[in-house]
Amino acid sequence: AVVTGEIDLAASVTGTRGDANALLAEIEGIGLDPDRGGYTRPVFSPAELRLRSWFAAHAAARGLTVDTDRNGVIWAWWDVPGPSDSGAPAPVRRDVIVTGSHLDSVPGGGNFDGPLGVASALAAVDLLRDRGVRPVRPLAVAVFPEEEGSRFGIACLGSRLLAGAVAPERVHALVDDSGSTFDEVAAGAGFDASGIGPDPDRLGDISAFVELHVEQGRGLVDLDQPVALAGAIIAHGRWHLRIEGRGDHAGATRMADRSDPVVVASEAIRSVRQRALAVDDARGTVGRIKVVPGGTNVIASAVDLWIDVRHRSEEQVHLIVEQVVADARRAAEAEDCTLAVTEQSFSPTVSFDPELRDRMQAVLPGAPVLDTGAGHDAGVLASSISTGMLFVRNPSGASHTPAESAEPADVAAGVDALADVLEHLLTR
Ligand code: HGY
Ligand code: MN
Ligand code: MN
Ligand code: MN
Repeated sequence: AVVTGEIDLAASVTGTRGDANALLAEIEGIGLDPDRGGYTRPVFSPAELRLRSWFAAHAAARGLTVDTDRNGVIWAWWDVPGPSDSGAPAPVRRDVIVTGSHLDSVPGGGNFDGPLGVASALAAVDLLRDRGVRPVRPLAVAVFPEEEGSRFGIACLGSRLLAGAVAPERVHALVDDSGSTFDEVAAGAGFDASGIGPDPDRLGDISAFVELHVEQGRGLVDLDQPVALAGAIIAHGRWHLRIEGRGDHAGATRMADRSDPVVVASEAIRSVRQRALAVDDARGTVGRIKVVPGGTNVIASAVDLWIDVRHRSEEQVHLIVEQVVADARRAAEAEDCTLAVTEQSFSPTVSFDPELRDRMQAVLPGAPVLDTGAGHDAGVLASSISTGMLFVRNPSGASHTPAESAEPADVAAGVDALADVLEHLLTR
């Protein structure tokens, strides 16, 4: 049932019980992007809001108590922590188990990056109920906003706010491509952003957070396995380069009289490729560039470009960025342009909690452990709480593209694995 209008929830909950494939099929029609292909579901866009309400409806229909916190993170509780009406005491610290992921996407992304973890969490709750599991502690399914950072530039914005890893005043000052501020966009989505900020109490109650995610790579394909545990996330960051020159007429301006920021940008892009190639297994990307004003017969007055650099060593990431900036600065001086560089977000190398990973390995003895080049909310939260991840095989190995894929049998294997891990964590 493609979700065009409101879904027939009763039929949907029955039809999707324990079945992440069926849940994903329901949202296949939301946020399709005919120009780019794939899905474009920026945070708080109509498409992402449809997914958020789809999730909340399915969670509520499963008897979970749904609440959205001060940072726009949706929490769906099985046994809400806190003094229940029976007067039971609030949970002891570090008593809550959380699973979940995100629903926003990159421009032209796949339907699995994010939604697979959310759908699998709902399906895993169904399986735990079917197994008659009686949790001894609360479980929440969480949906984090702006994981991709595609609208406001900061990756994992929701989990960074929750963990106090980004200053609220910085977030209030963010604007999207249309010039709308974070608060304006949030208000348009019915969310009051005035209270964004760290939530140490909520974090302090969490014993473990396990995120299931489609693998963004070919590790499981090469190993011919359906599910893996995450070992580490390599360090990664993104920087904004603003190059300003002198706009002028393409035909009336002699070559010797130009300060063309696009020429400087081309040197910066070349440098990202060369400097990353020079370091073993580094990754350097420029996927987004804006030429101002952007006319064919107009010498640009400015260029905005963003670089994404990743490596297992955070020192190497910073070294590569320093080299790129030095190259770009030389090119800017030669072209009589200015260059401003702003770090947008940075995540150090993350090694997931080995104790939790060992417990997960004991539950899933056959599962390999894979590192990843992709960032996740679980990686951001790893500095504050015990986190782990499960990856589900992606036959294409590709992600952030419509080619991203996951076979139904592997999706089901991922749900089983998540349910096994959650059962272990919820009953001990
Ligand atoms: O960019 C990443 O690594 C993640 O997919 N957000
Ligand atoms: Mn992604
Ligand atoms: Mn993701
Ligand atoms: Mn003209």
